[in-house]
Parts: sequence; structure tokens; C-alpha cells
Amino acid sequence: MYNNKYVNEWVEQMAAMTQPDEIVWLDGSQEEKERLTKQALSTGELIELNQTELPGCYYHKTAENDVARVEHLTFICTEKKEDAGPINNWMEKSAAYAKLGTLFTGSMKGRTMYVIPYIMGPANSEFSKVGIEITDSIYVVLNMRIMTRMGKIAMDMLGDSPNFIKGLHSKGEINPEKRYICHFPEDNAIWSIGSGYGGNVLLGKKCFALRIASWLGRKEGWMAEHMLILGVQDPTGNTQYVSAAFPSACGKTNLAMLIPPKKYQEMGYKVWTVGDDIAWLRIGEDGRLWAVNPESGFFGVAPGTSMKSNPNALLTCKKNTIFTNVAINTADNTVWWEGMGVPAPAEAIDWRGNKWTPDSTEKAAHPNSRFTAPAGQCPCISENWEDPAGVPISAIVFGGRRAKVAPLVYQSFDWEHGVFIGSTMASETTAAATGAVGVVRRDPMAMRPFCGYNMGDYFQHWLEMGKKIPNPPKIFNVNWFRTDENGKFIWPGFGDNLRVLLWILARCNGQVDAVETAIGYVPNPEDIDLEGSGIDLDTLKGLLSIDKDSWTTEVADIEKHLAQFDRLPEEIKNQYEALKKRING
Ligand code: OXD
Ligand code: MN
Repeated sequence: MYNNKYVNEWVEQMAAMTQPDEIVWLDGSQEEKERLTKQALSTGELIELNQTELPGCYYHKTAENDVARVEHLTFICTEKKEDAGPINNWMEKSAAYAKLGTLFTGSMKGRTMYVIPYIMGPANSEFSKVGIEITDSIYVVLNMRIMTRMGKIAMDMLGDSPNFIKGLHSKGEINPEKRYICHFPEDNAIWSIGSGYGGNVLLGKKCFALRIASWLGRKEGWMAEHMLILGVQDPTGNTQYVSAAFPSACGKTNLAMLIPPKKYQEMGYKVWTVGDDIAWLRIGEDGRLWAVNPESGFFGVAPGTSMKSNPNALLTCKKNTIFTNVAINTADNTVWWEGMGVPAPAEAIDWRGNKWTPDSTEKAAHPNSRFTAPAGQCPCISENWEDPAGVPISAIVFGGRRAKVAPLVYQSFDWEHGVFIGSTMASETTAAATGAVGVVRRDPMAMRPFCGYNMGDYFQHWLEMGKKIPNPPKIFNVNWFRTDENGKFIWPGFGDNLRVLLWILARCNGQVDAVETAIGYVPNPEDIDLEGSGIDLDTLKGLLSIDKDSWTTEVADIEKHLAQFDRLPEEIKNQYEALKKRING
């Protein structure tokens, strides 16, 4: 037990409800990690992998019915429905406590309750906040050890303050009928029951660092965003930082860990990773917007990660990593997944625990199988990734997967127009996901599943922040995914995206002109360097073109999208009207 009376009282109350056999307070020590790992190995919760090839790496398999975030079971629980807004699932606060209270009652009987103090953000930074997660899962404890700064360090930061986020998790029965992920932003609380899958149970991540933090950010004058943060170092050694929001399956981790094309490497360009999923942003004393990555690890999707697509991610998870729902190569007890870029093993254990061979019709690794790896192990981690002051952001980039409409890159006219672009962000569904291909789904600022309050108020908060930042980042939109008439991607993507980032930074530095169009500023084609890209100038012109017919349809779709917001700010309505006029004349 620590000696913060607020923490102790709350843990006591939760223990009275969940009735664990014992309570273990975590300190974050190495000894504790070894003890819990041993215990998880003895129960099969973890499986030891080949310790020569993958030192410190372990494997975990979740239940078959529990392999992803469950948006339909995720609720914002406030007193009033309008505070959760039209996009979130809502439960009335006291009804939610009552409903989940029934499920939590006695849920830890025969189990151990672990109390995990943790910090989101670097220790003792103005950005950072403390959470306490109570859980009955060692897997959660060991993942939180990687994803957050946990243990005594967090209690030292908290001191005797009552300001911590109260997270309660129990695996319950791992029954989808009795699974709920509930957020109580008015009480700084999160209750999650019935799941053992990362996004639902590592409460520091989506639940706290996005849903609760977005609420706190609005209240306290800062922002919590679903954004990667990267630094581009030029040959003179100067580094500028960009944060970028993309919906899932648009390559956020790949962009965060980008490897410059050969020509740029030779010139001395480098890209550094600060974060791959979440950014907390505050106005600095110098009037710029500064960002930290609140996490200390990557919870990345394994399939598709190869030495070709993202060598930095693959190298990050060579040691001290927990793999979840990938396949195990029977011959050498290492891991494998589809798209790893190496031949499939002759025999494997698939994510369900069954024998698998290359003839099997089933996937060996679950498409949402994951690695949990310490960020500090990433070969391109920024030297400033744990700087308590954060890093100054020059550009904010929005993006999505659009086969036709959006050009490769464009810049907003100003902050307000940039907020409008973010509020209408969209991505097309792919063949990889269930449902129809090419259907446009609007995902404002990539926060649709993660905004902890009314989305109209969230747009308003973005607008207010813009008024308060004396030297705001410039806002851009990118689209790496335009396709040709055969459905093939035109832009090479991956490392070549640096060419676009350099145009973005040149705009921020006032070094290049642009063409003013109906949707924003588009590059003069000759300002994006194509040498070595395999793309010629005409193709680039095509990628930058704006098709009036597609944009007329787009404008109509945006109108429908905006109509669903009960608290849509006037500025967004006006931006919409202005766009409509510019497109339709
Ligand atoms: C996500 C994730 O689902 O980062 O966005 O896991
Ligand atoms: Mn994410």
C-alpha cells in the first residue's frame, strides 16, 4: 500500500465490490516483473518464446471472442446525453454504475487484484497525468509496464493529491454479452469488464489518453489527439516536428518510423519517432503548440510489418516484447505473421492455438494481432521523445484513404479552415475490412471512436485553441492512396512520403509558393522533388488535380455528415458554405 489516502480509500471500495483473494500493489521494479512473468508462465497466461532469438519476449493468446476494440460496447457515461453527443454510445451515469456494479460484484473472487499506478507522459512534465489501474490480469500489468511509466515513479509524482484517473478492470467471464467499456469523464473514472484485449483493458491508452484526456483537455485548455509525432532532421541538423492524425489502417506507425529514400539519406536527412498513436498538445510559453507522446511503448499491429514495410518497427520488437495472437513457429519457437516478408513456417501454432501449415485456409496470425514493445528500443526514436517540455509542432497533418477525391497534399487557408478539413476527414473502407469496398466513412480528426464528449463541442474546442495559439502550426491534408484506373496506388508511399513532408515544412518555413484552389493551397508540381521516386511530373500533376465532379459529390456528402451534429459551431457551417460556393460557383 502507498500512503495516498485517496488512492487507498478508492482501492478499498473497489476491493469491497470485486472481492479479490488478495491485493498486490505494484512498484514497477525488475524483481516484480520477473516474479509476475514467472507466475503468468506457470498458468499459461504467457508462453515463453525462443530466448536466444527473442530475449525477454513472451506470447499471449486472447479468447477467440475477444480480439479487438469493441466500439458498440464502449460508452461515455455522463449525466446528460447531449454531453456525450451524437456519435458516442451513451449510458446515464448512475445507470451505468449500477449495471456494471452488478457485473463487478465478486468478479475477482479467487483472483488477485493488482493495483497499477502509472503516468501518461514523461515523469514530472506539465503535460503528464497519473492514473491508477486496478486489474485482475497479469497480462495487463506486464503490458502497462511497457506502455506507461508505472509503479513507484507514478506515486511519487502523485504525492498526496486526489488528482488521478481511476481505472477499474476485470476480465469477468470474457463474455461478449457481459462486456462493457465505460467512461465517466465527470468522475475521472473508467470501468472495463469482460475483456482481456489490449485496447479495451490497457486503460491508459484509448480510454484515458484519448477519451478522458480529450474531456480534460477541453476543460483545462489543451488537446488530446489520435496523432503520431515525428521529427524531420535536415542536413544542417535542424529538426522540425509534425503531428498527424489518420484513421486506422492508413499507415500511422509506418509514417512515424519512415526511412528516407536513399537520396535523402545521402544528403543527411533523418526522420525521428516521438510517438505513433497519441499526442497531448499544449501552448508553450513561446506561443507555439508543443506535444508529448503520453505512451512509452508501441501497441502495434503485427501483420504486414516487415523489413520492407517498417524495419524500425520490426527491430523494435526483437526483445522485451509481448506478442498477442500472432502465430508461433513450431520449429524454433519464434513468431510469424502474414506479411512478415519471410517464408511461412512449415508448421506453426495459429492464433487460436491450433496446428497450422502453409496449406491451411485460415490465417496463422489474427489480422489484429499485436506486439507490445518499449518505444525506447526503436532504432529511430527521437532523442527528445521523453523531454518533459515536449517538442514544438510546425505542422498538423490530417489524412485518409481516398481512391479519387483528395489530392496528394493540400494546405488549409488558415487554422479555422484546417479545423473544417479535420472535421470532414474521411477514409474509404478497404477489401481488408468486412463490408463494401470504397465506402466513405467520415472520421473527424481520426477521433470518431475516441472523443470523450460531444463532437460539436470538440470542433469548438479546436477553434478556441486556434484563437489562443499565437504561432499555430499550419494545417495540411494528405492522401497517399489515390489509385489509377486499374485500382493500383499511384503514389509509392512509405519512405517517399518524405517528399511530401518536405513540401509541408517548406510551406511552414515560407520557402515555397503554392497554387490557391477551391479546397486550399496545392503545390506547384515542380516543388515536390521526384528524383528517384519512379513518378514523373505528369503523374504528379494528376495526383494534385482536383476534379470538380468528385468534389461536387464530396460537398453533398459533407453536408450530410455535418447535419448529424447538434452542436455544430457556426464557423464550421460557414466554412462549409464557403467551400460549397467555391466548388459549385
Ligand atoms: C487503434 C489502435 O485502434 O491504435 O487505433 O490500436
Ligand atoms: Mn490508434
